[in-house]
Amino acid sequence: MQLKVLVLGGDGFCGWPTSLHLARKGCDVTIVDNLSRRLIDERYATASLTPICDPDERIRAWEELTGQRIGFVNLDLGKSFDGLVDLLASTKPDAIVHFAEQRSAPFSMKSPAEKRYTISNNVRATHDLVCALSECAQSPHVVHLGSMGVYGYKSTGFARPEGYLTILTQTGNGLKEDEILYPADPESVYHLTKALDQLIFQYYAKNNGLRITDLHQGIVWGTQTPETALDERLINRFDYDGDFGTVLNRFLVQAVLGYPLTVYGSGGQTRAFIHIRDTVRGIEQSLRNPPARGDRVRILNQVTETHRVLDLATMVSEVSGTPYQMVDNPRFEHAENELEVSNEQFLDLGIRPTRLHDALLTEVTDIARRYIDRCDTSTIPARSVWQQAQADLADAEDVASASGPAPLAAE
Ligand code: NAD
Ligand code: USQ
Repeated sequence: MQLKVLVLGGDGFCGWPTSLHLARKGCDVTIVDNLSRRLIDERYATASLTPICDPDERIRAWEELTGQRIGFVNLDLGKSFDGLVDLLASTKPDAIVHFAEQRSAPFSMKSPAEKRYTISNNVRATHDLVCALSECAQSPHVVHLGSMGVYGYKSTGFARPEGYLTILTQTGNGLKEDEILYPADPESVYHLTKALDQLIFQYYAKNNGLRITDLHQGIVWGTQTPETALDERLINRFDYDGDFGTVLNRFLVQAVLGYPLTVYGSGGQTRAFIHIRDTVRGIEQSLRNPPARGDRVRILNQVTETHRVLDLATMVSEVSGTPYQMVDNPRFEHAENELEVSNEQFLDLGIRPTRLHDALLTEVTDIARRYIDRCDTSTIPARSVWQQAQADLADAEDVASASGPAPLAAE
């Protein structure tokens, strides 16, 4: 696949393995990142469990091992509009993969400062990108990482379609069938930004003919891909703290520590999951199958399976011997929900899913074991609560203060 690809947010958990995977498939890759995720770690005293190298060292290691050069541009998407326009003009990419957003729901709910930062960063990043592209002669295919949380988690009794809902409206001439964007129902400010993103995409695809694929992705678990496992200097980041760690990866670290698995509320929440290996393959296949100019936004549900939080905790607990504990839910979310997801179009791209029950669970546990000495257990409890009333009620041992160090600036 000989595409020139910009990977926005290519230093992050999904972006780094995607950059390596695409390079290995023959793409000419340039990573664009403002390193804000690393800055958040510094400011909020969190860190990846795995020892991630700085971008220069990672890229050097890749070149040393494969002979392939990956470019790196430090650019603040959403703030440096002229820089972005210049970059698009000088690189003339065939495709752009857009990961460059603040991606933690709990972080986005910490306080007004983090809410404002998340809205400002994410919405401006997405809008600057499509706005700059609407001025360009070329029309690179944009593949954006959206979220299943755009649909919300209300039990519906039917499978979440891939982006569009068929509706029937009563008109003077009888029933009229139509397809609309699935009504967004976000449960965090972070998820709200993904809902706003999809409207921005809809507008620019319709009015400017941009070619856009929006991958509504589930929770990504796992750490390594064949490329990041080639050398320790290429290792992927692994978040386990209360803000950025996602549920399954957190449970696996907690299991290794013997720290009771933190099930929020009843654990009746059902969520969609995908392994990081399938994330990178899904993006590769999306790049191989772009929509045509003039098509509506192509929306795929980039998920491979759904699980209830309590079932995950039970499974990890049985394998590891570490018990689980139900703690007050710091979030405002449905205590229990059913979730059926349609992913036919995604699987039709040729994805053969990596299932949770495969031996790959042990890959994560092995990583967790290898680096467990780097774990700071004080960062494990949830540190962000959705509502002040919950904050006031929260047990101080389970939920630390919602206030923290100075956040990144919103403007
Ligand atoms: P991450 O935080 O590890 O990576 C995001 C990267 O984008 C970071 O390197 C960060 O420095 C960069 N970035 C953020 N804002 C930027 C800006 N304004 N300009 C330039 N660079 C910027 O997150 P991730 O887990 O790799 O997620 C990547 C994308 O995938 C996000 O958009 C996220 O919403 C989406 N997603 C992630 C998951 C998941 O479970 N990790 C699931 C579904 C969707
Ligand atoms: N949960 C626990 N215990 C924990 C952590 C989480 O019970 O220790 C529960 C939460 O209450 C929630 C569920 O597990 O019900 C999932 O939480 P999560 O932190 O794993 O995932 P979430 O906040 O939804 O966000 C993650 C990524 C985000 C992505 C989203 C995909 O951080 O970038 O968009 O997954 S989805 O959830 O499908 O929208």
